[in-house]
Amino acid sequence: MTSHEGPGITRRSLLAGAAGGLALALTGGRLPSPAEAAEPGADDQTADQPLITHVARPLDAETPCQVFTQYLTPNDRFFVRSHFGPPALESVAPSVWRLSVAGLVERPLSLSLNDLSTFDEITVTAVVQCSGNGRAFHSPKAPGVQWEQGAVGNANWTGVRLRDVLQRAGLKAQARHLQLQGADRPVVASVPLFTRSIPLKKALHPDTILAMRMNGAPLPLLHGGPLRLITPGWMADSCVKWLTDLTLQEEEAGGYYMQTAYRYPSRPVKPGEVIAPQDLKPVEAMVVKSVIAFPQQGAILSPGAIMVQGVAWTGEGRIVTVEVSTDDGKTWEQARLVGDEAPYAWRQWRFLWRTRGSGRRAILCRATDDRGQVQPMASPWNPGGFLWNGWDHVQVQVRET
Ligand SMILES: Nc1nc2c(c(=O)[nH]1)N[C@H]1C(S)=C(S)[C@@H](COP(=O)(O)O)O[C@H]1N2
Ligand SMILES: [Mo]
Repeated sequence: MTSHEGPGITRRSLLAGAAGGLALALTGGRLPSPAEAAEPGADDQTADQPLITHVARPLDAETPCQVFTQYLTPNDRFFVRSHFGPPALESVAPSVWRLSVAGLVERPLSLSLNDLSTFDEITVTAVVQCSGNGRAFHSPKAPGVQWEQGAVGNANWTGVRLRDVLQRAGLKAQARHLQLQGADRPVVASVPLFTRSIPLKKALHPDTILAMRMNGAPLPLLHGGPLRLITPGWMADSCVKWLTDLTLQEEEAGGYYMQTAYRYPSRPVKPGEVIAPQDLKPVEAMVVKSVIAFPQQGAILSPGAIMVQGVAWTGEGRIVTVEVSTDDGKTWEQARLVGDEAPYAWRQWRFLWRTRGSGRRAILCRATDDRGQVQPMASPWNPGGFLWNGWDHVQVQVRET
């Protein structure tokens, strides 16, 4: 039914097309032609490769959207992001790994992975998403990896509750934040470490876990093996990989990755505007979002019934509706929510589209959660290019017969 020899345009190049197309649709105009929508030099990597690489060393690579026809994202097709790359192999052997718990605690701890496995085991199905996912769609461009839709995945994370480990150490009354440090190190010593912190409330939440397994397998090195934090419902910059040090403290972590990077304006801002530090807060919860996994961008489809498929997720809430438009946003119809439903997982959806006529068509989707958050046509611009959740959009070609 589909073929991959489509016009070879990416969703990034189409965003301009989408916005332009919508504006034109409202004024009774026409959709952009393929030549107008395509961008010279747009990458034409096929969807068949396991991951789409943005940076080779250290690896930053996103998942091709058609993998999102599956509920669980396979480990070897799960996006990879890291600032410095994994630590040296000899240091990550499970037999030598230690997790230190220090700072404002009654009893500092140094735990082996065996020690950790004596706590109750828990599995949480959760979406892990980079704050910069969709950065490529922001206009004007925000600096950083130009992720499109695939810096996200849904997996089963198995480990122990962070809360149980912290309670064994015993928290002192002044403890307010938990600082997180992994074993990865920048190549150049002058570059700051990837040091993060989360407020104690999130650290003590029963679903926040120290994960040792991913989709049933030992946590792969690229995904933080042997030990990482999973903060369900929150953006992935809190999901510190290769976790070695937990420090209870009164204040948020200092340093670049907590105090400068991964902060989001608490009021609308214009590109280029100077934003006062008190108007920036750490990126935490995810926002409501949906993406189309099938058909793929540029697909050539036979006319008739097409089962449009995708996934939708939100931060600390539930997806209540996903809507699809096949007329450039003039009208929207509800998709069916299908498959498993779990608090921090994504929800799969399907929409039976009966094509009319032939030629280029756009498929749009948008999700709504139980707190009334609705996926907007475009997300507010912000200096980090974070939290993109604009309507997803694929353009396809319907054959004559
Ligand atoms: N130690 C460490 N943890 C880290 C990072 C890092 O650079 N170092 N990157 C974070 C960011 S920005 C993201 S998006 C996720 C990516 O997780 P993944 O590679 O398993 O998809 O890991 C997070 N945890
Ligand atoms: Mo990220």
